[in-house]
Amino acid sequence: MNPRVLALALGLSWGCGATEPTAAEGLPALRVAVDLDDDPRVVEVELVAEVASVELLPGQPTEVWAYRDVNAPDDDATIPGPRIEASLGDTLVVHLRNELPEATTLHWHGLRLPQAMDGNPDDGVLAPGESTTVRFELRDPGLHWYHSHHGADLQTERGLQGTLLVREPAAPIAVDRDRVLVLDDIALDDDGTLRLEPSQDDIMLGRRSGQVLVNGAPPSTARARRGAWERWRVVNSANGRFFALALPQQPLRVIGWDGGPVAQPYDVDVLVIAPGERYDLLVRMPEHDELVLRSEAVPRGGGAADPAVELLRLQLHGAVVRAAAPRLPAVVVSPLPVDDATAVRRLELEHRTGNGKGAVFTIDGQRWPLAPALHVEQGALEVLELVNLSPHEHPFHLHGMRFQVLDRDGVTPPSAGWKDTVTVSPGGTTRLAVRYDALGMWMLHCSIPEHAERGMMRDLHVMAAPPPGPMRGEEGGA
Ligand SMILES: [Cu+2]
Repeated sequence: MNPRVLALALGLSWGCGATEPTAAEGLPALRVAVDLDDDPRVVEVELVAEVASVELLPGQPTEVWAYRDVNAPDDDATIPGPRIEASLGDTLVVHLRNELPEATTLHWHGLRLPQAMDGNPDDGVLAPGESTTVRFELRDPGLHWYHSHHGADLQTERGLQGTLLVREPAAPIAVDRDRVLVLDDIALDDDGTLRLEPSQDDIMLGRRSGQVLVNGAPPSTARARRGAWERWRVVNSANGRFFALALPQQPLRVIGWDGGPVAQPYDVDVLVIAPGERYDLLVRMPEHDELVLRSEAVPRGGGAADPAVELLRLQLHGAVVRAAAPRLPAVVVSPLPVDDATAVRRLELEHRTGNGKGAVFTIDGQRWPLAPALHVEQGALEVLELVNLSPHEHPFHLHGMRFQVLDRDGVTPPSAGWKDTVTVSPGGTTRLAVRYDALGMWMLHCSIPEHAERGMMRDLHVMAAPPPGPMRGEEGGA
């Protein structure tokens, strides 16, 4: 279906310069999950994963799989799922009941947490009818993303994903609005049915479709104050589509990445966001009537591209606010002490056996779940050299830990900062510094689930280092 027809049918002003701006705010506010715990340092949320119906085409219900906040007033499942809000240092408790017809998991993308809470497909699987409770301390500020990690290409596409916003409690950045923008896309037939059978392109590039969603609805409008500063926290929750954010005649100021604030905020004209990446942005509203956030076209290798699309039309109102740029707290990100003696682990990302349905995606020639786990010692520091031997991008993601990007194709990042997802370009090399500080069986994989589920995933076993003391040969010698 033509997205504009869909937008108009939904009563949204969208995508057309001739359309008169309306006063209505079309951008959905993401519902915040109800916190059951009176303790201000504990956020406790109760979710159900279930088959649900949402209306994306007028009068045409779309069957999705979604998270429902059991304690929300109207008790409907939503896409994306409820936004969980907490502060740095809080304890998060989430109860999840699986009412789906198949098993699922609940993975916390971008969070450092005990391995048993990670919801990975090896040991975090929840059978239909089962419930689980996760509980962990929130150590990383910023916008994070929870989603199914079981048959994730289909389960996240069906709707099993949501956001977790961890606020920095000490000195919030003074802005007029603090928005969360969840970027996604969805393939619907004319009768509203979700199209799940992948095309050859879907497998090679991850699912991409013509219908872009912002906070679970087609691109629409929002209101903002002329001249005001806003903070936008953006996640790409699409399976395969890359977004390239751009504003007319002004840059985007990047103040944070996946794992929290960057040391040196910087301006970019076009910000490319791969699936699974998050960015924290400051934007000054212009003094005229309208500001349009677009995604520019993104080349995807082999002649493919994710097309340009309008994402949000901000209608500006009121007298001009002449506020100075918000003060940002000082951020120190100490570089991991990598030098020529640091061990280098080279991992080759590749796809094999042709294009399309039979395609297999590998890490070092090995295909998950058949591949043996990688073994590292807790506390070890390594350079991960990710080499992409395939003609398409692979956004690499590491569970439960974070890393520093040393360079991408020889180019160092504009700031020091922590990330957990980073793109490896077609034919390119991305080098990361990582200290394996969390014990347990973790995973690393491509963040395009069509690739991960077809093999581009690897178990990573972080084992306890041997205790200091006598050398092995001296033990029991007396
Ligand atoms: Cu990939």
